[in-house]
Amino acid sequence: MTHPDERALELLFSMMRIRGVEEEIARRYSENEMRCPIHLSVGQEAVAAGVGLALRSSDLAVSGHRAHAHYLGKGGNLDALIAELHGKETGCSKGKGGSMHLIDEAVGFMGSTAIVGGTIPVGVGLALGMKIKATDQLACVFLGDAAVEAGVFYESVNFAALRQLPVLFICENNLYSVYTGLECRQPAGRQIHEMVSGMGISASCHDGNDAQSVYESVLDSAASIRRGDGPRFLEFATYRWLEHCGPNFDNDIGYRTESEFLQWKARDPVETLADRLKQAGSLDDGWLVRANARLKAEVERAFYSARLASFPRMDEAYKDLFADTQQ
Ligand SMILES: Cc1ncc(C[n+]2csc(CCOP(=O)(O)OP(=O)(O)O)c2C)c(N)n1
Ligand SMILES: [Mg+2]
Repeated sequence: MTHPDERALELLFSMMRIRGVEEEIARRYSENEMRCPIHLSVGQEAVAAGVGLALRSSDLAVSGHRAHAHYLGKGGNLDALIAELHGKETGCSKGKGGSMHLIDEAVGFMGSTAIVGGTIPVGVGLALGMKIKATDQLACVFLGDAAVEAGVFYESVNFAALRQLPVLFICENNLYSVYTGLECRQPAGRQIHEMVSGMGISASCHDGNDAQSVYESVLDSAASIRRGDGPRFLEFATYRWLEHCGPNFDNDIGYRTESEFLQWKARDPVETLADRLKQAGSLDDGWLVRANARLKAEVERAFYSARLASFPRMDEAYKDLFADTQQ
């Protein structure tokens, strides 16, 4: 068993890694070497880190457009992520997917897609396979607060509940769908997790900026799912710091206020955990300096190798997509 302090440091390191990667992507985006749209998770790192560490490597995950953090948290390969953003053949999707289409079976990351809600039934289908084969895996479906407005969400949750499938739904409620707040999209007073529990699956809401709380709630849910108690839905309250799509801050364009952003920023998931660990005497500045140096080197190497790598060859364009028809 991992000692609780060690696990907390792993959570902190994972969040620092995601933050460092996302900020470097933002910093270099204007160089125009990454030609795909980017949806960054700065401010939302606790969910990806907590879920990623609580899952087993044999568990499978799917996600949506904001997936870099989920992929890294699940043990994704940083070099392969950065190469993918550069459209290079060494990318996790062989340079054919870009930021919103990450797939890496080696770490159980089974795909992400730009279509809101598009991977929800894929995750449920993976769980159906697990149930039929009686494995002890679970399928983790990452979704945003807007994905529960898609019809496919209800079909998928209904089927998962009916068949008591081993699915863990992770809903990152960051209050917005692009520029539209929840209050303009869903009836006043609705709590997403309450609505979902009305569909017959166990659902709860947690602090999505507290990596330890995320980790504990996922561990608990995963254990229940593996006991055969059916799907679980976890809603995490969190907030994205940057614009919906792109590397900039956009609090000046009017759809949300600077004061709302500052309130959430004061609850920075990375700082919150670092402060807690410092107060408990489990973290010192030396650890932080060493961790930052290690991360900086890792991120620089990833960008360097991505830029040196080749684009996919033309004759590779349709390979893998139609593997069985080409053989
Ligand atoms: C089916 C569909 N409808 C609309 C869009 C346009 N779109 C892209 S991202 C997005 C917002 C999604 O919000 P949410 O699920 O809360 O995730 P977040 O961006 O907040 O992480 C929308 C509406 C889309 N990609 N697919
Ligand atoms: Mg959202």
